[in-house]
Amino acid sequence: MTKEQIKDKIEELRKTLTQYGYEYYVLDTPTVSDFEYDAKMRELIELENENPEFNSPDSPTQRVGGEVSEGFAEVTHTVQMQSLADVFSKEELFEFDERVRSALGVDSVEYVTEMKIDGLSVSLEYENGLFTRGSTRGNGFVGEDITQNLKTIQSIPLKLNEAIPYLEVRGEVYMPQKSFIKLNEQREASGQPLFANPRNAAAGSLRQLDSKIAAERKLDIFVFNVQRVEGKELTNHRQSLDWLADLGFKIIPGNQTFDGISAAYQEVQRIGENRGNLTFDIDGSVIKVNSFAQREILGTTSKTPKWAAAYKFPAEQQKTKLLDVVLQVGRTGVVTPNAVLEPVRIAGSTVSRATLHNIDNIKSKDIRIGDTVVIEKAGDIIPAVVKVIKEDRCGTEVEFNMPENCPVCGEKLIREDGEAAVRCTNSNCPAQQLRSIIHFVSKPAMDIDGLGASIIEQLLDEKLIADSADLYRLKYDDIIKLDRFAEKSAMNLINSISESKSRGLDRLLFGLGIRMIGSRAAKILAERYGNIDALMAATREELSDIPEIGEKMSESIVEYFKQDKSRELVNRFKELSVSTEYTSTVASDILSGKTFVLTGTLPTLKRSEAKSMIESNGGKVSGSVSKKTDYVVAGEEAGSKLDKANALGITVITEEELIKLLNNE
Ligand code: 0OX
Repeated sequence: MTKEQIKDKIEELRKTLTQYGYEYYVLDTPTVSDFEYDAKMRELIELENENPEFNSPDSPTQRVGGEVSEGFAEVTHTVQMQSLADVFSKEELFEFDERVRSALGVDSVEYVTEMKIDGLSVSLEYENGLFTRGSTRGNGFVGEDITQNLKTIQSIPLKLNEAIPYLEVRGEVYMPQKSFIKLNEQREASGQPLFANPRNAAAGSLRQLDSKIAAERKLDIFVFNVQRVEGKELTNHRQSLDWLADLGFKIIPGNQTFDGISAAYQEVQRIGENRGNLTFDIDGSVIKVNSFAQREILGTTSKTPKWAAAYKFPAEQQKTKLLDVVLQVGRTGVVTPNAVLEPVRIAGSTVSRATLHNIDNIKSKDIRIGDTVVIEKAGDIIPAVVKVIKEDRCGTEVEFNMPENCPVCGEKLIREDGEAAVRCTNSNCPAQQLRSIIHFVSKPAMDIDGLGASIIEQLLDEKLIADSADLYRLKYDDIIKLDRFAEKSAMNLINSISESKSRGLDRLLFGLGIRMIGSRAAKILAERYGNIDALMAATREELSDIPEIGEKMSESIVEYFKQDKSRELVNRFKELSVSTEYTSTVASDILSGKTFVLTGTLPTLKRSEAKSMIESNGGKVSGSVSKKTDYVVAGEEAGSKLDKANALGITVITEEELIKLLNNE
């Protein structure tokens, strides 16, 4: 093919794939099989890789992520991203209408109703029809530039159907319930902390510095407002929503226009009744004045427009039967009573467990086994039992009392003065062991990849381990015997366990699960003492003199290291070469203030290795070349970043020269 033919082919593939993507992700009506889509995508990727001079920011290949940002730049919103004034009842909604009508001097107002999506508000900017920047709401005036992450959301058009000079729209990024459940299942299996709800999961995903992770998170967006436009006249909201849909955006489905508040209120109620049948979370309904001329007259307060209201739904409640109370023993030995329920659908998912918090809560609400109870799902994944329907009792209900002994190990349960929690005092209790090892291997602690809860359970059952230090004694032959392991996965696990030995004192301390010691406290202590022996020798007074380390934390640390068992555990970590020292991540500041961009394949170093070498010597690594870049480290097959560096006159160096810089040569 000639270059011209290649260019045409690339353009044709981009057009076709963009159309397929629009049909699949925006219209929800795919017209081709995944196979066909993937084959065309592979063809395009190959052609683009071979012909980087034709790269374009609106190519569908740009959505896979991969750019790793250093941090997020600030974005000043030219139009404030306001929030909505909340109303909680029919009366308050009708009062809102009363204020609107009297300010406008009319008898009835035309309103648009929308679902209120429970996600995160973002702004999307387009220049000449091309997506140029996306940002978070922040405080409404200044947000953060999250363009790279937003590009991974397939339903955000990279190019609009019209090349309008300038457009800024606002939308809500959310995580569909299915993606949320899947994500939490994966996190549970790999021992990572779970997200409480889809909203938090979406927020965490948008704040990823590595856009590849954001791409894996399967976020979606509904667009609901034109913030600013040049080159188009719009007179009302209805018209602007239709236009946004024509441009290729996914707008909130089901929005409707009504004359007068009564009709609008009926729709608000209908939206509320139907909320359990959606594939995403909503937390209310929004009522907006349709006419832009009327909006102009109504104006805004400093935070909210006077032409819109958010009708917030109460947390969804459902009635069901409490079949049993079971006890769960946590990492610190706290025994929590949980309700086993007759399965019931609530807020989009089927629920068969709810928390009962503690025995005081059970007694004060007089919750009995066999009762009909009302459960509520407020923002969190775990629903709670809010009350008992006493009229439904038939006399066979059974009161629940805490047992005297741990349901798992049989040791006496105690309740400390002033605490609602009941604890198992046996630190060898298998339930505590399991939970504490899950914590030990979790991401913020020792970050042992591939060691999920079910594997830890098997290792405990097979008596291959009894505590976290034993993980470092495991051999390939131990792992390969377990369910679902093959040669490669067993080797990988052995490698990740071994790799975790060098995490350092701060992560180890957090992993030990000392009561009250979270990851921040662990870091402060590690920085202060440098190694575990110095920390173990510290007195309570000395510890509580450290800023941010309170009395209770100090007591907890001293108590922990007083126990023979803890000292013995520490010794075993040392014997097994698990680092008990704190190594500051900064080796030198020789590259301080310098920004690097890595491109192409380096002769000996992996990108990640070069990155950490630069960072540990005080330098920064950025994903893209700009005037602020000091050095571009280029390897073989360096692409557009090298071209840009040359165009901007930025110093380009080789791996060898980088090493010389690090050695101050
Ligand atoms: C939502 C949502 C949020 C437009 C200007 C002020 C409020 N979460 O679904 N905000 C708005 O409106 C903005 N509409 C919505 N549907």
